[in-house]
Amino acid sequence: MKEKSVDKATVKMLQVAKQERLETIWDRWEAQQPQCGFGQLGLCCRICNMGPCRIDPFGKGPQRGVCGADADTFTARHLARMVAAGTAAHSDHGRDVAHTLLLAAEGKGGYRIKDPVKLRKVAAEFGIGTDSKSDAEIAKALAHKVLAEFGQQEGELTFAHRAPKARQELWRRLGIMPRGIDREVVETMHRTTMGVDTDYYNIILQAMRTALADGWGGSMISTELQDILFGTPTPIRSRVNLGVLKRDEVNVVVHGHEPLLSEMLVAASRDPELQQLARQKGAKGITIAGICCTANEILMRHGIPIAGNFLQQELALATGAVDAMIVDVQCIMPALVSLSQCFHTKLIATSPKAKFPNVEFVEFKEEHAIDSAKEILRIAIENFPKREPRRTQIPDESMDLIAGFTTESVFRFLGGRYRATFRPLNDAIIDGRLRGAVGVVGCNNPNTPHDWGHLTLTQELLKNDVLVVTSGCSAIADAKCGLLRPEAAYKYAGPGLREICEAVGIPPVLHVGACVDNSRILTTLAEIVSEGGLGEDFAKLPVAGSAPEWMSEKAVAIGFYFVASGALVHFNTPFPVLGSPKMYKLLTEDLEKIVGGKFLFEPDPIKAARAILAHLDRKRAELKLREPMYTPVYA
Ligand code: SF4
Ligand code: MSK
Repeated sequence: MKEKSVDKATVKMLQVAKQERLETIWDRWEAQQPQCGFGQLGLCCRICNMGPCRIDPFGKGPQRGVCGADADTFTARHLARMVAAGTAAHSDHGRDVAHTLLLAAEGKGGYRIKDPVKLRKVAAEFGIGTDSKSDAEIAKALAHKVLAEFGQQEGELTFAHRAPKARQELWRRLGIMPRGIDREVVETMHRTTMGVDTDYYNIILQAMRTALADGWGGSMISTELQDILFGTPTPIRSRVNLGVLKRDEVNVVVHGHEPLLSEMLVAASRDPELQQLARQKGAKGITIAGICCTANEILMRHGIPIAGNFLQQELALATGAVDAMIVDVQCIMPALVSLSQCFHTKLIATSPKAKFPNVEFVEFKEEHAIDSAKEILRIAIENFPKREPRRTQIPDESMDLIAGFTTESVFRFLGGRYRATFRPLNDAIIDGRLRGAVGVVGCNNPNTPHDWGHLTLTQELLKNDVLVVTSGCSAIADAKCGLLRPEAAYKYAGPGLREICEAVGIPPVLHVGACVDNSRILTTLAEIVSEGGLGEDFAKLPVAGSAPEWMSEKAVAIGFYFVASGALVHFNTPFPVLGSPKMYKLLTEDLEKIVGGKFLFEPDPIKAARAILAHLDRKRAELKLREPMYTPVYA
């Protein structure tokens, strides 16, 4: 089982699954081997009904589709559509949050403004006067302005103005400054339909504009408005892994992405009446635990424990200890339906956007949020007595962690309580104690041993004095391994990074939240640039990003907005573009001359880490910074 995962709880549960003959994602992945070579190379097209068409990678068979499209067009169109889908997912999330802000302003649904300071700051960015206005008035005006940016036809997204001036100018020059969020997604879908945009370079420019509408639009809107509604996180302790499930309590696992429901479930779980009902049913209490990004959201704001990351969703059910799994949208495996039927577990769908055949559906309406949350919890509690103790196998593994770092809290930590500034971070990079900073983010994928890519790459960076920030399922992988504890600095960090972690009491890996919170990394980079001393644009900074176990189209959108913002971004397995040498070269070489960022595809996490370190050193040399203070371990 070790080749499937490096996480002990996962290995144990895979053994349980085998004994109980439960099918998991790894079984289905194996059953799919060998996967379609045309698909992997990006050489199939099924955009219109003259197809599906495919191109022979060996040059013997057809080199064009029926319409005449070649490998460059095939791969560019497909990739751009992945970006559009990922952007749509993050941005639709943002739209729901903006709608909820409007409800909060109107006093509906039980939502309140928890961060009025951020409300005023963001409102000012959107040109809303805040003097002598109530929070509700400001929130209403802000919600309307934000919602308008989804359908905006011309102009520029407000948050894009957070980027350094030089970067904004570059985006304008290249014609990739995002105009409206939905507009960019729609235009990408249009341009990639049959008989429209054929020029692979032009398609990729539009893919970048679409991705920028995600990072500096939909995702940033999600993050900022969630902070306003639910509170900007501050560092908080909690625990992670399947061992957080309890034998003697009602276990409710929330899975998906949007915190609108899970926030209310957390509130409802504290309701004395429901607590009493749980006791009546023989449970000692109610445990809420999360999977995937919804887990990160409620962890950051409430310290709610995390049960696991993407590849552990089935294994949580296989414990037999989950009384209800509540799902909303994104990263929810359809396989949960049949697996939940092998146990007493109630799988409950809540979003009209994501229904599952034969699965109980309790519509979550933001207008009646707290009532919906109570109804769902009641179902879970009523289900507790049906749990079969004989089939309940909860692994012992769990680990403590600190999560909840944001652009604002990094600011406070590094600058000291009374001196909120990025100066110490910039100085640490300038004087070489820190070699640079890298965001390691993203999913799991059964094509890579679970968590191995994240942990190997992250540990290699840490020992070379690189500060790592993390989000999504990568953050959960790090947490399970103990990397989100301050004491991890002693074991894993190089001398320069260790010195900083000791001085400020932070872990060497900073958890910044869910996938949409990668936007926090963008705003942090903007703060670093404006603090000064490291150049006037992102592309100058010794920073990079990595998604070492990616699977989702959302990861492609994230990768593209970081590259379009000027960063080197590593993915383990390449995008489906290998069938077009021109596209591969564009993504891995030429883009750097155009936007300052580019992609690096490398399946080996150690080799990837070393390539990233070489990149950081190159950036340091270009800035004429002194050599890193400590001898590189990798040299
Ligand atoms: Fe084939 Fe062209 Fe239609 Fe694609 S768009 S399926 S290549 S005919
Ligand atoms: S949940 S998108 S598997 S990180 Fe955001 Fe994890 Fe990737 Fe889903």
